Amino acid sequence: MLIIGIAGGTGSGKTTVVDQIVAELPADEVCVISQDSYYHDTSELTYAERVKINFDHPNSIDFDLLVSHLEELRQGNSFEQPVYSFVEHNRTGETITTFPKKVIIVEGILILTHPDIREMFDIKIFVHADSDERLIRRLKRDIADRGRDLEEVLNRYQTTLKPMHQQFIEPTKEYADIIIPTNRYNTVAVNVIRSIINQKLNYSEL
Ligand code: UZR
Ligand code: MG
Repeated sequence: MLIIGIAGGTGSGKTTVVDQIVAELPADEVCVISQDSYYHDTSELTYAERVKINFDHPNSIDFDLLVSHLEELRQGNSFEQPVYSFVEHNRTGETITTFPKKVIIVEGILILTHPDIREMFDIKIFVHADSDERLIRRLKRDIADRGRDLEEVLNRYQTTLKPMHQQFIEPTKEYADIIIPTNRYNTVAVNVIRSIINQKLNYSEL
């Protein structure tokens, strides 16, 4: 089993990189776990209270649950991955049964902040795009897909996204084995990672 961690700021292109890697692998050999699935359950809060949560702080993530799920996978067991709604800012109550595969990809902004989780990764990747590029992407995505408006996204960027990025996310670049520049669509770096994966899949006992 090969466990790959992919971190990077919001809008850095983590999801795109994951999709590029996964596209070339047989579907029955890979599974993707998103940090977003592990936001703490906030059902006891009202919507108005939930919007005020700092979703870019490590405390917003149920890392204990993520660690226990990764441990299940390592032992060859499946687990129930919570499904998250960005519109509701909460878990939906549904889960997706996630099965152990040869390649496990874990992606999320804060994924390299947790020592036990870093320890579990065979390959640590940090996806880098400039902050103006990330803000542009974040604006477009939140307005198009997540029911936000310009004012809300910009406000959140200044008050939380940027300071949390500087405090918690950017420093984890230091732990990365590979940094992928994604100001432009990057196929070369992804090909390099894919060949590392293929090499492991073909030549080692996974
Ligand atoms: P990516 N996020 C939300 O917008 N709403 C939520 O309910 C939970 C998380 C955002 C979060 C973070 N911050 O910046 C982003 N906010 O999802 C991480 N606000 O996702 O890496 O795909 O950008
Ligand atoms: Mg993403």
